[in-house]
Formats: sequence, C-alpha cells, structure tokens
Amino acid sequence: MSDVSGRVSELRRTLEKYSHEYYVLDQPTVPDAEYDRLLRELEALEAANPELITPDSPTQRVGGAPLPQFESVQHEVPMLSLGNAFAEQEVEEFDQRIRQRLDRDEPVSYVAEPKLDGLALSLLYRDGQLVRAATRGDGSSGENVTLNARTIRAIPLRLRGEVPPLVEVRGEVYISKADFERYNKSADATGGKRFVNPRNAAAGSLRQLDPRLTAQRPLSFFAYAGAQLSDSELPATHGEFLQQLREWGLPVSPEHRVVEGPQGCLEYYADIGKKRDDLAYEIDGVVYKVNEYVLQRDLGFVSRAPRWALAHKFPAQEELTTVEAIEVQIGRTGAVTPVARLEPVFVGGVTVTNATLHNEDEVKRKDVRAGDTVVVRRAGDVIPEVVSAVVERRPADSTPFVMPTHCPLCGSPIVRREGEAVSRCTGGMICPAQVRGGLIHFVSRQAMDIEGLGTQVIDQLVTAGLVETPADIFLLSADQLVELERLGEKSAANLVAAIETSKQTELGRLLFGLGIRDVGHATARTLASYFGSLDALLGASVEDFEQVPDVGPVVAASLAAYFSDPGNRELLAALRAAGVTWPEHEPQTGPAEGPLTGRTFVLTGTLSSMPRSEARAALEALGAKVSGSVSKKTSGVIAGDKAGSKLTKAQDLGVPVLDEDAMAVLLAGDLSPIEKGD
Ligand code: 9MJ
Repeated sequence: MSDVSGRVSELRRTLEKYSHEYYVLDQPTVPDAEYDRLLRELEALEAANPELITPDSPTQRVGGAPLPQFESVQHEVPMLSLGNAFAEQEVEEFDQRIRQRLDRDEPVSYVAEPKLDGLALSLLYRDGQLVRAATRGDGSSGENVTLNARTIRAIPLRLRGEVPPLVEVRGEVYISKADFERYNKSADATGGKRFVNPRNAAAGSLRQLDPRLTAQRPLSFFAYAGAQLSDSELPATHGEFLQQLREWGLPVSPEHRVVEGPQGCLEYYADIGKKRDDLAYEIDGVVYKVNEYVLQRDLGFVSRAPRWALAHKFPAQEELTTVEAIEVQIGRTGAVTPVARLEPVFVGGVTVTNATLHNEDEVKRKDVRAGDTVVVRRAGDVIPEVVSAVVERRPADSTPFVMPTHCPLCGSPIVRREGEAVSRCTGGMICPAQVRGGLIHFVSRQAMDIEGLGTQVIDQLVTAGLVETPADIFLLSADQLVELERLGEKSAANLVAAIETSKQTELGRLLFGLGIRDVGHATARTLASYFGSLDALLGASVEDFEQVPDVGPVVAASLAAYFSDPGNRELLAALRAAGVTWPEHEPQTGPAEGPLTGRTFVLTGTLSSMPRSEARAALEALGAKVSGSVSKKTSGVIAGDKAGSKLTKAQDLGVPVLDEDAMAVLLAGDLSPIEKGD
C-alpha cells in the first residue's frame, strides 16, 4: 500500500512539475503524450485506491455535475475597472496627475503589462489550496465559477513554496489565437457553433454551467494582481509581486516590464504594438501601474478605478458600419471574390471601405446582405473582414446574396467545381480582369520585378490596347509610353530602362510570373533548379513533374496542363523572341538509386524516433520520393503521433499506413511493410 501511495505522490509531483514547466516557465520538457500517460497511470491508481484521492490531485480538475446556476460571490475587495486612454497625451496627463498628487518632481516608475482581452477572474487560495474562483461581475459581486476554473490547467490547484494563509490572485482567462483557430476549425468540421472572437470564446467557455464543457475548451490564464494581502506579505513593488506570483506557480505574462516615466510607458506601448501580431494571444492595449505599492496607496481610487493605473488601448480592431453593396472581384486565376463595399469606417488604425467576404459559402455562413449593419474587423496588417451581420438591424426588404452566374466584366459563365470553395470566371484570357491580374502578377517583385510598372500603368496599357500578353511588355517603346496619361518623358525612359533590365532574369522568376495554378515562388524556384532549362520543362511529363521534391499530383497536373497548352507555349516562345533570357543548366541528376527507387512516401504527424526532415532524408537516400500529399500512387503513409487528414485519406484510398517501427524496417531496405496482399 505504501508503495502505491508513494507512486501516487510521485506522479502528482511529476505532473505538477510538467504543468508548471508548460504554463509558468513556458518551457515544456516532455511531449503532451508523456503527460497524458502519467495522468492515466495516476487515474488508474486512484480508481483502485479511492482513499488516496485528494482534491488537489491533477485528476480532480474535472468533477461534479452541471450547476443549475452560478452562485453569487461577494468580492471581499472590489474588482476594479481601469481608466482608459487612447492618445499619447492622455498618458502624459495620467503621469502629471500622479506626480502632482504625490507632489513629486522625479520620474515615477511604472510596470507596463500587456492588456489581455479575456475575462477577469479572482482566485482565492487558503493555505495554498484553490478554494474559490469568481468572475468580476459588477466588481462588487461576481459568479462562483470554481468548478470551471479548476479545469484550466494553467491555474494551479495548489500554490508552491511559502504562501500566506490567505491569498487572492487576480488575472485574465483567455484563449490563445492558435487554440481559437483550432477550435473554430473543428467546429466547422463537426457543424458546431463557431466563436466570434477569442474574448467571447474565453467568456463563453468559463461561464458554462457544466464544468465538463469548460474542460473541453482550451482556456489559459495569466495572473496580474493580488488582493487581501497584508503589507508584511507584500513586497515593495508590483514588479516584485509579479515575480512572487510566478514563484507561487502562477503564470504571469513574460512581456511585462518596469519603465520610467510617461516616455518609458510610450516606448513600451510602441514596442508591444510591433510585437502584437506575433504574440500568442490577443491583447487590446497595455496597462501601466505605479510600481511602488506605498505610492499606489497614497494615490488611492477615484470612483471605481485606481488612480495609479491606466489602460492604454490600441485603436479598436472591430467597428460597426453598413454594407452599401456586395460586389464581386475577379482575380488573375478567375477566382470570384465577393467584396462588401462599406460605409467608410475607422478601424484598426485605418479607414476601411471594402472588406473581403472570401467566397460564396462564407457569405452564406455569415448571411451578410447589402444594407446590413456589420461588424468589421481589421487586425494588424491582415486584410479587413466582415465578422458578422447584426441581424436585429437588418432592413425588412433585404435579400440574401446570390453569386452571379456570369462574369460582370467579360460575361463568361461563372462556375464552381464540385468540392471547391471558389467560383471562377471561365473567360480566361478573354476576361480583362484576368488579363490585368496576370500582368500585375507577372511584373511583381518576386516575378519579373519591373520597377515603375504599377497597377495604374498596366490599366492604361491594357485600355490603350498596347499590351495584351506579358510578352507585349518587352516590345514597348518610350514613344508609346509617353502617350499615356500622367507619364512624363523621364518616367517613360525610366520604365523602358527597367523593362530592358528585367529581360535578364532567372528561370524561377519567369516560372512564378507565369501564374501557373498552384505554383508559388518556392515551387517555381525548385522547378527551375530541378529542370535547369525551359526546354526541359516543355518536354516534361506529369510523371517527371511528380519526381520533383514537394510537387504532388495536383501541382504536377497543373504544370503538365500548363506546358502542353499551345497558347502558353506560344507565349513562352514570344517571351524568348522578345529577348527575355536566363541562365540555364543541365537537369539535376535524379534522386539517389536504391531499394526505394520509384516509391513515394508521405510523412504525417509527429515522429518520436527522429525529426521529419531526418526521416525524409533517410528515405530519399534510399531512392524514395517524399511527397506532401497522398494519392492512389503513394507507396505508403508513415504516420506519427497526431496524424490527421493525410492518414484518413490513406485509409480511404487503401494506401498502406506505416508506423515508426515499419519505417525502421523500410529504412533497413526491407520492402515488406508496403507489399500488399502477399
Ligand atoms: C489585463 N486585462 O491584462 C489589469 N489587465 O489591474 C492587467 N488588467 C488590472 N492588469 C488592475 N494586465 C485591474 C485590472
């Protein structure tokens, strides 16, 4: 028995250590699978020995039946709100008010913290044990969400080290951007309800009456304040207290910093603003707090907000506006994108007049209509999008969006292939939108890189009938260009020079510029170095293309279709005739010869024996090709931990699925794992 109880204690200690490394130190030392394995072992031991179960055991996070309603909790110390500022000047004024009140000339130290956009939570620890969790509510009383908070692994059930008998910790429950995306993706796949934004996701998840539902939501937590602590239990500064919280085992944002004066605050604001898109979670601004607790006390409160803190918000990333119309845009590949024309609105720091609606299904899913009041979002440099329509404000006579049946520009039919999300104009090169898009792409930086040939000049050249195909660009003269509106002699001469320079190019740039479906600039470069010359590409078959690293059956088919099309071959001949040149070399020697020559494998999931790159190199060294997508011709799919859709596809197609042991057999040159039926 004592052996069992010893193992139980050891498992709990180890599991707590792993959680701490993961959530507090942000330095996991073992894969999730190891954590899960130990947790299952502990669960089994506790099931066989129920007398060993303690409330702070990591197995006891989810428990209890759904509540009929949340109990109300009176906050012993009110949970305050924060004064808001948007402008720099308001930050200066905040600091001035503080120094005036403190009658102080020298600069004040502040702790600057990211302002998380989630839901505020109070955690009460008695003798180090979590005994109560409550939402902020109206600040005086909130809801008792203890059972739900216990399911959040970032919240310790027990604090570490020396802890005062009573500690209240406050912080923010949030969902990381990645978890939010993942959740919505899986909601889409299962027909579940999506979350509108990470904040709603966090709030909605924490306020579930059934803790088992909360447990399934990927909630996280950062601590940023304490309450109910006596002076002797507190360090002198807030900066030190945040460190104390970390030592107690609570996750604290690593982004906080001690800064001097309003200048330091503003520098921090600018720095975080730059990092914002790269942070794992959403923030809506920063919070400045006077660092020294004696000064905080002297400053006190005004109405419900502390005088010693200020929330400096970023410009709103979501605003309301109205949709004036929904129009469609035709891209260079003919893709038809519905776009909402908006009543101009200032959001995310710029004025937005258009927002993409992505595709037909997306418009249907959001049911956005002309005349609707909508929530528009612009986050960072991401293109603005319509988040949702406010149905209550919908005009009575509104009608749902209908995808046009014909291209508004060339009149060709718009079709949507089965299984695809995009609708496409079938006009090809008779569609001016596709011609224009193709030309803009052709001259772009990663393609032919013709400086001075912007969208406006291209529009003028097309309208004037001077350019129909990319090859025509290289036949333009300065005399022709001067005829264009707004193009002076100097600009015309510069443009002719830029066009001339661009003729000496690289095969990869040209290939990318052609705009072959599914061929991005990385693939274009790989193709160029693999084949070495345009003639080698013109002579290649689908099978040849499939031999190229990273080229799967879909891309190979696009390439074969492109290079066999007479119009495209004519264009390439015209480009060569117009003087476009590039260095060429012999085709790369094929893959290594070995027992796996002629076999294609797909790697998926996480391998535990070696990194994927190593497995790939080992397979290729034996002559195999490693592809990114599964087809009937795939010889085998090697599936590691958490393999996803590729594994499912292999099973559907009857392609052999290999585990890591089978891969080891294969790497020893033994083909038995992929030899079916014998
Ligand atoms: C957030 N939301 O990130 C406070 N907050 O401090 C931070 N909120 C706060 N501090 C006192 N970092 C009241 C609210």
